[in-house]
Amino acid sequence: GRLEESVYPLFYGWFLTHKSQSRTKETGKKLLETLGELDEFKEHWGDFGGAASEKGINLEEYFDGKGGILHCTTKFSDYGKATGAQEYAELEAVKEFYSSAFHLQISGLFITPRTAGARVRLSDKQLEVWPADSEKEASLSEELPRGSRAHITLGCAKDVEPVQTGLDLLEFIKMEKEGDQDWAVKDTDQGKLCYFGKGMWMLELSEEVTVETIFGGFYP
Ligand code: 2AM
Repeated sequence: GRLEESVYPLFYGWFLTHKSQSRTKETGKKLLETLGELDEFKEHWGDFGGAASEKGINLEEYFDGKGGILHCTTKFSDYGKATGAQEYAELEAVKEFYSSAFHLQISGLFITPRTAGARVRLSDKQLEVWPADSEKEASLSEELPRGSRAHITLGCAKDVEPVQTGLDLLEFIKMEKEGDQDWAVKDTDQGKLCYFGKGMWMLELSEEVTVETIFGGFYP
């Protein structure tokens, strides 16, 4: 028989280095602070349900769910049980790039009543380890460009699972595509802030943030 059996991780992704994690958390925190003080945001507190008191919402407390190392998931393989997990592990690019360093570009930050996340713009090389069906799996109705779902979860509201962050991002992208309206609310020192309704806020960073990562698997 075989001496070795394949061991599949819970998920594959790009894991941020210690330094890049602090920097990304800082950038996210700054957005929450900006939003917290913005009159336009205050007008839409209701989007966040009962979380708003007279003084407002403490967004940092609101999104304190699901800590852990910051990362951009490529494939959720569920220890080999997820659809396509074995095929993914066999991809040449996955084997070749495993344990390699990558620079990821963060192009925006967003919050919804469910999640807070960073939008990631993948390079062609990075797309080689992006599963072909990632967007299709998530959005039944529409074809979105590969890599649209790429993100880093920064926080989740109570009782929300992190898988929601990528679904929220796809909803933003659908609305952007359909957008015949100008959603821009404000130019901040970080970039253009847009409100899409239903508690959905997106900051388009005027300068993309580059983060250092290692591509690999998460096994615990
Ligand atoms: P995330 O990538 O949005 O943070 C472990 O649960 C990790 O795998 C989390 O980072 C989570 O979301 C991601 N994840 C969980 N279930 C998933 C799924 N069905 N599809 C894609 N990613 C998933």
